[in-house]
Amino acid sequence: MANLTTNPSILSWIEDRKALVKPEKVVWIDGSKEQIEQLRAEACSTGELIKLNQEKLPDCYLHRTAVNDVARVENRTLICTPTQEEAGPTNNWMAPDEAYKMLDEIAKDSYIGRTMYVIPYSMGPVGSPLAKIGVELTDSIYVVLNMAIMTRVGKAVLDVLGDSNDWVRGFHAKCQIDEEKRYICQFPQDNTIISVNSGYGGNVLLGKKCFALRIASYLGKNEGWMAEHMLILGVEKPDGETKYICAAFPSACGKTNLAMLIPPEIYKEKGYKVWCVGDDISWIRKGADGRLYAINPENGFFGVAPGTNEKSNPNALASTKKGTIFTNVVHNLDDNTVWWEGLDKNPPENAMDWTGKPWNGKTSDVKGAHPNSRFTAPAVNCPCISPEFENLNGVPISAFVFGGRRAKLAPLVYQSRDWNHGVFVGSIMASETTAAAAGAVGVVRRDPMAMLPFCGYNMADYWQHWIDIGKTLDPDKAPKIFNVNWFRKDDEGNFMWPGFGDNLRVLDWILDRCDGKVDAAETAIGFVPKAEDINIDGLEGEVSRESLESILDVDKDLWAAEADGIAEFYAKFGDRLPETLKEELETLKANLK
Ligand code: GTP
Ligand code: SPV
Ligand code: MN
Repeated sequence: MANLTTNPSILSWIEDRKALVKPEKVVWIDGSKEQIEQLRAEACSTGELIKLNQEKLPDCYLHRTAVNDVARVENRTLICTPTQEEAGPTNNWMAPDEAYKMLDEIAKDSYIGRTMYVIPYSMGPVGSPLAKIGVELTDSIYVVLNMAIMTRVGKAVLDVLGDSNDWVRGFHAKCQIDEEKRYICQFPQDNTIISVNSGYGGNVLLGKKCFALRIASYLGKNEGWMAEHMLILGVEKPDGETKYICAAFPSACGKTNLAMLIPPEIYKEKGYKVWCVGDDISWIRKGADGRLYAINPENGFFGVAPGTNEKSNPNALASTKKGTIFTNVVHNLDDNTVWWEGLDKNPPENAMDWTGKPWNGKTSDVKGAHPNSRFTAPAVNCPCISPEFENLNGVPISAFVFGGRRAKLAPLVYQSRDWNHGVFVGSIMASETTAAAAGAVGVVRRDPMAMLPFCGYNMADYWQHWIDIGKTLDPDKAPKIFNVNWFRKDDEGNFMWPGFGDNLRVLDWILDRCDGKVDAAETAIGFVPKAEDINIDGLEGEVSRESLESILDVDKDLWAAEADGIAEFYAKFGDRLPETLKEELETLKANLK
């Protein structure tokens, strides 16, 4: 097949990789419908994909990963910088020379008898001043088809790049899907990513976490912008004005759900609408008017399937009805469709579980779908996709919201006193772990800005970068910074806040605070709503004024213990910890006395 570009840096890199892995042939992904269709057919012929019921789910397919390869592997994800100090205490590190040597040995000859697919892709709308270009080489059709949903792929991207060397190299090889030889390596100084021995989403769709967060966070630090694990949504008020919010929650903690929320009835009646710009990643830069603008660098949703249903997230469900790839869900053999826990109360009896074994949802006591099973759905399918989704300059941000899963401690919502205190609030985030990464689930760990597994350099320098960005902003134009917690539990272990669509009630307070329209109570940790200012009309029987007061409560003893935990975490960063954050921690301690 003819090359799709004459770009010398791309061609020489492909030659270099070919010499190492020795593919039988090279196929360039041009972005055409015909090529995608042909690759789908090929993947079906080998069993890599299963074609689903085309009447109920047009252009939808099912894929199963290896059973040992179902989530991101954080302990095998490496930041390869010349010194360990640059990667910092929260990243796994390996020296670049050593990593390249190790990876070359693993990948050597691994494409023999296989095809090398060359995927040129743009993160962000093609030609946007905020967009960046990558090329991923892979031996997996599944990766090609997912990248074609998640990013903008094809010749148009190469035309924008021309002969420039400003692009991110991504090399992926499935090898033997050997857990012991699985590595996801980022080389920030070289704009390079190498991923071996995996076929699972976040490990292999290199545009996503590897590029759009790990490499991009490093580029952002050097170039004066930010790459964040944040959704972007627009709240349209009854007067027709839309305000935008970026929110960072750790993996499987509610970004997709919040980004697509459907307003509660009383808000709908008033004329509120919510628009989704993105559900996972934001690239943020100061605009000519001095405000911060965000784009979603992705073009689709790689969403958590379990729990997605007509009530919790109808917009996400609607997004999966065409052109979607389902990974590790239940295969309903009666009508050749898919199912997962929490979709409805009617699990199929004649089905295959996520591993491909016969499964009866009525009698089985094991889950049919993997807890981290996912759908890859085109953004255009989403009924509430924002009219600004393709806006090359992004949308102006009014508020940043941090949040996580905390059964106790963090109140439903609070506002930081100012930008630097907001950076502190982000830096002290902690959340219970989920199935999105391999390892234990439900353990509280510190996850600053939801970036713990995604920051491509020393986290202390990343915090300093946040502080530095704040210094460039006029305080009137800087987004206000908040923290939320949808996951407070009572002593019986029940969630105390209904969540999902009702989270708009909290966003409404947040936007009113941004507009200076509502008062708040100042506490040791920041500004907390007065209970009467959170609208709970229509929640009778679910949330009482009393229970609302208890989820807004700031327990000084619990927070004092938390402050000790923060100090311990901060100590890992030694002298690199920004002075400002040390001072904020001292202020917190003093406020708690
Ligand atoms: P990644 O794609 O992994 O980055 O995750 P995400 O942050 O987009 O997570 P997602 O929205 O898919 O949420 C995953 C889980 O959180 C599901 O089990 C949801 O049911 C649950 N969840 C989301 N929002 C809420 C909420 O407001 N309240 C409660 N109790 N659960 C929620
Ligand atoms: C996450 O784990 O935060 C995800 C899914 O969004 S993955 O692409 O696997 O990282
Ligand atoms: Mn994510």
